[in-house]
Amino acid sequence: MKTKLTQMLGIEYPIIQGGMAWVANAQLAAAVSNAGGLGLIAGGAAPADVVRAEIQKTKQLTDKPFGVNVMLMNPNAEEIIRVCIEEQVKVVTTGAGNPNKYIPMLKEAGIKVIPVVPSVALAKRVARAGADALIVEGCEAGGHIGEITTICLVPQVVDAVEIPVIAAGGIADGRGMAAVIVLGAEGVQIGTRFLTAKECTIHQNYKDMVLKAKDTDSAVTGKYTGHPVRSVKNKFTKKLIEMEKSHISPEEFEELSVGSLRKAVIDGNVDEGSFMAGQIAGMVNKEESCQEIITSITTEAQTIIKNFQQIRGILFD
Ligand code: TUI
Repeated sequence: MKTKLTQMLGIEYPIIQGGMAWVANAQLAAAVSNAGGLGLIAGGAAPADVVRAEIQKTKQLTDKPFGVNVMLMNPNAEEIIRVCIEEQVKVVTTGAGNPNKYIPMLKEAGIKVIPVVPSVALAKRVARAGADALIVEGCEAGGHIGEITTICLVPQVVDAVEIPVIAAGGIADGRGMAAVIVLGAEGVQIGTRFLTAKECTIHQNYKDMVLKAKDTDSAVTGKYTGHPVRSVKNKFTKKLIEMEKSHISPEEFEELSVGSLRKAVIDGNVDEGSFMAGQIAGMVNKEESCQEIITSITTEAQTIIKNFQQIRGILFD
């Protein structure tokens, strides 16, 4: 598949793996890059030296391009960006904040900068600051989210900027990929489906939560703190929703979440963990290799687009 994104990054398929905190490590990133997509290592809340070690491990596992996601709420974000420059990482994506002050230093180092944005306003601002492409993430996504759905956000951003747009949130198969290509996207970012990849090293209980989840099994908590998070419903989300109703302060609320993602990913603690996943988890029903995931998504999308006039008997002439 050839799009502006595959040409810009030198990858085979326009699929970026989500930079999921605690989840997206060297094994997952290298497996996605080796399968022809763009693997990402998550900066998450990690210290910079941990991210450097993952970058070096990934270089041992693949000679294909890969990137690092910098979560801008991490107090170590600037240090991680310096590590990306020193390690000559090809691509940096950013999330959970405005990356503009870091764009000049990254571009000077020849790194492609692809911020995640949840709105047209931020898309315009980061495009003006020199971003190379944008990941436009709808609120169907897992983890920290904005307010607008993918189907509404993608075409509005496509109309507002000149740089390539990558769609994220709610995409897990070739139909979703074909749909966002029709909306104007040059590629997709996929998180939830990679949670159950064979090369994804998260606790089996996390994979099982995703495999079992139905369409209505995710909840959004923490809207009132300004940092809403989507995760699979469990005792922990129930407790957070109760605490929200009891009007505890945003600071106290955020304190409750500290360490909860680690409890999910590393400990597989089904009651106390935060099992971040998107609304599309209801469609993710099997464990497959990253190669199988990428091949099935791209083959299905290509078939749909090539046969567009014939699909399901719909004819336009
Ligand atoms: O960042 C994500 N998803 C994440 S980060 C994360 S770790 C975390 N855990 C608990 C609370 C908060 C974070 C788990 N999942 N996706 C990309 C994304 N970025 N979604 C929304 C945004 C975003 C939001 C506001 C990007 C920019 C932004 O800008 C606000 C501003 O400063 O202008």
